[in-house]
Amino acid sequence: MTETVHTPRVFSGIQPTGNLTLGNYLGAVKRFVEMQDSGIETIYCMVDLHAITTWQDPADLKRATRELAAGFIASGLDPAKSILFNQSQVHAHAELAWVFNCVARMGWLNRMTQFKDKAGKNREAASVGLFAYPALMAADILVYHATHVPVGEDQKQHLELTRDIAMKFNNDFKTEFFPLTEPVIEGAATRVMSLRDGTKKMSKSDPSDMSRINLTDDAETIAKKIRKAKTDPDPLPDNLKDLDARPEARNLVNIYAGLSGESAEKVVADHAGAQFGQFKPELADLAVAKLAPISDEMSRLMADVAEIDKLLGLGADRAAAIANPILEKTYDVVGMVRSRQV
Ligand code: AQP
Repeated sequence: MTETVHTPRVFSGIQPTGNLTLGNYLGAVKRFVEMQDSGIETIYCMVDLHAITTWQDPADLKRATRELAAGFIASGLDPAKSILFNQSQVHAHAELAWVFNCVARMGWLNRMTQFKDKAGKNREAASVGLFAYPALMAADILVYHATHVPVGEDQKQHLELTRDIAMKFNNDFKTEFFPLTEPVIEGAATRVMSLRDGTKKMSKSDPSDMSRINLTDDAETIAKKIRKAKTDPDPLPDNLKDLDARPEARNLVNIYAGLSGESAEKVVADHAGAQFGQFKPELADLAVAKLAPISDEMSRLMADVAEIDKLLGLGADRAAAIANPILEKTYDVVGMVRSRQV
């Protein structure tokens, strides 16, 4: 049998659960823009259905969704080139997720480290949605037959599960309908760590605002957070290997590399022997130079919420035009009677 070839198509999403962080920007959004500009078909989503797997205040969720859309556009995503929309406006995501809930096995989901991290000690109190999160993520991707997904390192396990679900569906129904999607985890900063603890990832839901840089932070706040970032008393070495046991120092080097577009090797070579008293102000200047224009553009866009909502609606129509026929075909493969004209 000849293997089905799926046309290259990129999908990725971010949860509207708070301010975009430097981690989201370097690990995901910056890559989204590069892929868009390389000319591949790109679809990017504000995954509001994922957001409610943990409690979200309704007014905050609406604000965060629009702010994320503004952050995408301010970072260089162009609604004329990429399809930009919020997940709940395209019902095929939730419907395919149900089918995938019936394909995925409890044992597979039980192994997901993100669920263990987010549910914490009290797993009984976590929502069923938080447990089933990776099946919805697989639906987000596969409802577009996406072949490539740019993500940070932390999402690798979920991408493997997406492949497992596609493979089991294809095997169960003797088809090659769903592609085996490839994760795209690239760049110097695929895992940006907390500024307060170099062993924890920078996260928008970390209770400490000092642990992260938000895309909406002003220049003074960015400089203060970098100045106060945890480090050690030693100067920077001349090679990366010597940073293996110094997670906070390594993190600042990675951030510098991610922002400047240089390799982490070059950053340490250029700053060999520098004390953090010297390196941190340079990093702060670089961060402000890269992030201030994004933050200014976000504020400008947020002044016209109606325009953002209009763009999301148009994006959702374009997304649905791709997703609905794939969902219909899935239902047909599974054995659902489809007798309405769609
Ligand atoms: N620290 C990070 N370094 C590199 N990439 C990161 N990403 C997140 N944090 C880092 C990438 O950003 C994308 C969107 O993630 P998400 O919002 O859908 O969920 P998340 O991974 O759970 O991100 P957060 O910031 O930690 O959100 P909360 O606090 O709400 O859970 C993904 O591609 C992710 O890899």
